[in-house]
Parts: sequence; C-alpha cells; structure tokens
Amino acid sequence: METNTPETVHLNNSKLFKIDNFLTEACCDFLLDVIAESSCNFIDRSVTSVNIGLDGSHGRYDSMLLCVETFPGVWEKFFSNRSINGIPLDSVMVNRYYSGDFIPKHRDKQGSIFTVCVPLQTSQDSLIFIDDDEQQTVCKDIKGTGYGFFGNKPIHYVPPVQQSVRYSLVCLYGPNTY
Ligand SMILES: O=C(O)CCC(=O)C(=O)O
Ligand SMILES: [Fe+2]
Repeated sequence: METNTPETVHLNNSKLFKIDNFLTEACCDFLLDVIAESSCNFIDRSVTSVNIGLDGSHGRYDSMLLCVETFPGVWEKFFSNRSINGIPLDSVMVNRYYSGDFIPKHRDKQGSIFTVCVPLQTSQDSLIFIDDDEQQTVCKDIKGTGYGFFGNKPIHYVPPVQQSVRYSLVCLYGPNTY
C-alpha cells in the first residue's frame, strides 16, 4: 500500500473483519509481476510445512515467504510500517493455487495475532470461514480486499480453485512461529 498507514479494525463476535482496498489494484499488479519472476522460490505445501486439515488431510498449493529479509525493496514499498490495532505486520506468505488446488478445513498453526488474506485477482474462487454453528462466511475473491481474523481459532478453507491460477497473500501480524 502506497501510504503505509496503520489500520484499525473492530471485531465482531466471529472475530472476522474485512478491509476494502487493503491493496490497490496497481499494487496487486506490481506484486503479480514480482511473483511471476520469483517462481523458483515457491515451496510445495503438499509435502513441506503441510497445512494439515482438521480431518488429517493435506491440501495442495505452493507458497513463498515475502518479508523484509527476502524482498527488502517490495517490503519497504508496500508492507513496512503496516499494523492492525497497533500490532505490526511481521511477514506475508504468498499462496499460489493452480486449478484444482485447495486447502482443507483447518485452523492456522502460526501464532500470529491478526491474519489478513488478500486475493490478488477477482474471480469466483473464495476463502470460506465456518463458525461454531457451522454457518459459512464466503469471502469471494475481490482483488486487493483484505479478509481478516483474530487469533488462530477460526476454521477456514479454500475450495478447489477454478481459475488456471489463484494468488493470495496471507499477511501475518504479531510475532510468528510458523
Ligand atoms: O489463500 C487463502 O485465501 C487462505 C490461505 C490460508 O488459509 C492459509 O494459508 O492458511
Ligand atoms: Fe489458513
């Protein structure tokens, strides 16, 4: 984000929140170019650092770490000095899903305080949250919109992706243990 301004969110009961224009379209396009040039940095999450589902199943997607150490210029331009409710942005995982890739229903394992997921394209694909009453909140992919949650309790999943490729950022606020 060009302005690098801190952000404030108000938590509802389900601890989910939405941030419109978390990243501008131009920023998403810039990041898509960076990602296209960094293809060799992605790891296969079906075999390494597997995001194991509640039922023990494995998802299928790739990811790449974007942080001050790995991409200092990009970090400085778009991510440094960002915070939510005073908690600083620590690092960003870039997720890549090819058609049919998915993440099963899971709770995140990392210990971040806030997590904001940001699709880098608009499409029919989505991120879905499930609350304690089995109610689903479908977050359709809207380029640059942030879908956030507090803590690592919310159950969520990415249904099999329909696009030929889907990119999303997983922005982690607060000290992390991956
Ligand atoms: O790609 C997304 O929208 C969500 C990713 C996710 O839940 C995760 O990486 O744990
Ligand atoms: Fe997750």
